[in-house]
Amino acid sequence: MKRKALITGITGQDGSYLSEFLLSKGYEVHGLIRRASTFNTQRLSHLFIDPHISNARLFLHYGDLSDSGQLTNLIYNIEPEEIYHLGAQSHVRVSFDMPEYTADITALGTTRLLEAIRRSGIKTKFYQASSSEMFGSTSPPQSEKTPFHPRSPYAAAKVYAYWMTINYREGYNMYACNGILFNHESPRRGETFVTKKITRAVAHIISGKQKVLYLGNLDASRDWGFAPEFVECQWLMLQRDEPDDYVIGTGESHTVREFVEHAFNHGSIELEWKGKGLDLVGVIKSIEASAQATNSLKVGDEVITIDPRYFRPAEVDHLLADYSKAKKQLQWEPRVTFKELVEIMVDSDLEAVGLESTGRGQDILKDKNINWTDNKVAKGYI
Ligand code: NAP
Ligand code: G4F
Repeated sequence: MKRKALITGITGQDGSYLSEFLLSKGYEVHGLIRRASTFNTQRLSHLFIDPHISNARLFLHYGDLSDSGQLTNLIYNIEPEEIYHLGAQSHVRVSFDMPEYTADITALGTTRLLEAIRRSGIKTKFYQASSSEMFGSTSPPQSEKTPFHPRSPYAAAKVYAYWMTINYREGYNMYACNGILFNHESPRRGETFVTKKITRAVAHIISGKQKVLYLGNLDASRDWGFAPEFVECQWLMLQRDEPDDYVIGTGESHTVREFVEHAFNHGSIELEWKGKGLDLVGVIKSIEASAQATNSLKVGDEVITIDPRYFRPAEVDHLLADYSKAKKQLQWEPRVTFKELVEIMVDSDLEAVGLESTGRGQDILKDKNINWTDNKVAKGYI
């Protein structure tokens, strides 16, 4: 019999990779999607086949994390063996503008799902998408034993959801795990997260679609990994005999500024920084002829400017994962390094605007054998 999984947040970055991964393992995959007036399933369109066809294994169901009745209904009727709860208002900056909504969806959404499992009486394994943002201002490196000090409404909501997951594990003997994942990125990352914003801007500046990239705090450090590798851990956590909580990251941390520099370098542009504070600008120091030609770019052009609108009322300065527990118990290690991640993303964005890429991004995926889905990651990045 096919194993069945239910994924909330299936239309997001992780949801789409996890769907590919589970389908490649023979699962029947069910996903919760929100009703929207436009299509929100672009990240899944390559996987979707008409559910009327007999071998269809991906099924999408309307619902919302604010609607407990529908969550109970879906769990009761689908009877999934595994539930991956990835749905959330996941943007930290936005959570300061919408703290109440973030609490409703990101915090209470988890409680609604846990209650739906309990009330439906279905025996299932539950994965909660916890976040390194929960560590907030506690010093790096951060492990499962590090205390939390959340620095945003998003992080506070995730801390609540983390403890509710543990509470249902302890109180109701539920198989429920927290994956405390550090930042993970990919060509499918949402365009308002800083990595994708940067790599997309490199392609758009070179192709002439954009003049300047406006950014906020360049000094924050993040432990950035490659999303397809991270969704494997979500699955690994649910394959163990006993539920537990795991930190997942790369053990390498870099500033936003370093990400910017490497991304532009990979696009053949060397940057230098001039000025300070709000007057800081990133200026072209040198440029290869190929990049120059497409947009008459020249040495001295200002391509990065600071816009305070992207600052946060409270910042998380430094995240760095100590993932030794996952390494030992899940036998998991990241294969894609920081530089390789940047190169994969820049190449993908260059190709998306019709420019020639270095091809290095594709080579990395081939070299590291990142082909677990026989998939589109290796074939065109979508
Ligand atoms: P993402 O791309 O922003 O996807 C979020 C998903 O949640 C989307 O499918 C979105 O649907 C769905 N969603 C939002 N509000 C919803 C609602 N009210 N009801 C139902 N679904 C709703 O996030 P991601 O990067 O894939 O991350 C997956 C999960 O891991 C999130 O919980 C995130 O907080 C957490 N996390 C992410 C990272 C990271 O670095 N990526 C690190 C740690 C933890 P629409 O497509 O309709 O908007
Ligand atoms: O890319 P970000 O928005 O990611 P952030 O805040 O670290 O959150 C992401 O990772 C978390 C895991 O740690 C997830 F839980 C969460 O759901 C999300 O996926 O910002 C990264 C850093 C921040 O320090 C921010 O201040 O980049 C800085 N930054 C500088 N300029 C910017 C910008 N961030 C964004 N989004 N946009 C900017 O223009």
